[in-house]
Amino acid sequence: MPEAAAHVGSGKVRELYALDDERLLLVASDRISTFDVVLPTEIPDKGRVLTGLSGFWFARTTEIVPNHLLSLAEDGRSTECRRLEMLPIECVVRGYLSGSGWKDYVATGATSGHVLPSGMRESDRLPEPIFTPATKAQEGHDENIDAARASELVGEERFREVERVALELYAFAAEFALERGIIIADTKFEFGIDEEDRLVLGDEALTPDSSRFWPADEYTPGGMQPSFDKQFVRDYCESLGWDKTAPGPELPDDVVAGTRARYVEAFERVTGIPFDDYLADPGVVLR
Ligand code: PZK
Repeated sequence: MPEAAAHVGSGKVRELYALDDERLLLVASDRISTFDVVLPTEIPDKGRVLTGLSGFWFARTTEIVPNHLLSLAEDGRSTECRRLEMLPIECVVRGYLSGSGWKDYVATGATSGHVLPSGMRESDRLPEPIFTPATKAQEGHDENIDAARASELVGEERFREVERVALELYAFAAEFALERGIIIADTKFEFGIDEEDRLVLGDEALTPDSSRFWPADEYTPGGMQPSFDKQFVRDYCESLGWDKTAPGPELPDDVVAGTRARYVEAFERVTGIPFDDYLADPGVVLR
């Protein structure tokens, strides 16, 4: 990283630095969170897996929407990106009924204003993918909002555009991943606007941290599905009887190794690229 890069933001497991007026450096750490708590133990190469996957999707979706990626660093965990004016909504697409979408459905029969068929079970596939925008909470959980509220926040025309683009991105990626044995149950996109007022895809995209990845061969609707990447961590934490408040527990070596293997497996299944090839030359995901 350049000496002078100023730290401009922190996510739970990522950092953002300013390179200059037009460019940012997005760095994915090896930290992992579970039940909303960042654990003290890192998963080696997790940040590289997420960075590589995002780069892979960015390179394959430019015809759907331009994105902020300028270059992947040699370290495989940092991306140089264009600085955008970020929209104040999280652009969530759901193909399956899980998480807050399921909670909303149980309480009201709808989520983000989409009235859903009665009798749906947790993790059921939706009749068609739905756009369920949410607010960006500074603290605590994002709140799902309907199209009218999202339109107030970004403007009606921009709302229609992000809805169309987000649904298109999800349809492309979900089909691609399913052919490789991974269900992308839902995913969150963040968009920004460039100098020319064009919509641009930002942040990370279609990673296991911004999406629910489920192993397709274990899919059994009617309850919670195992997470492709984090299930060993969740099971271990549950086995401790930890109260899910900070600080989280240290992870034993076998849980770390098993979890690292799952992240690498997700990368290799989605991209078809051996992870060692990515480590040798991160640019391999862009070609
Ligand atoms: C931006 N975040 C969230 C992500 C963090 C915070 N291309 C961009 N231009 C302007 N702003 C952002 C981006 C992007 N991406 C993203 N906050 C601002 C975020 C990762 C780590 F600390």
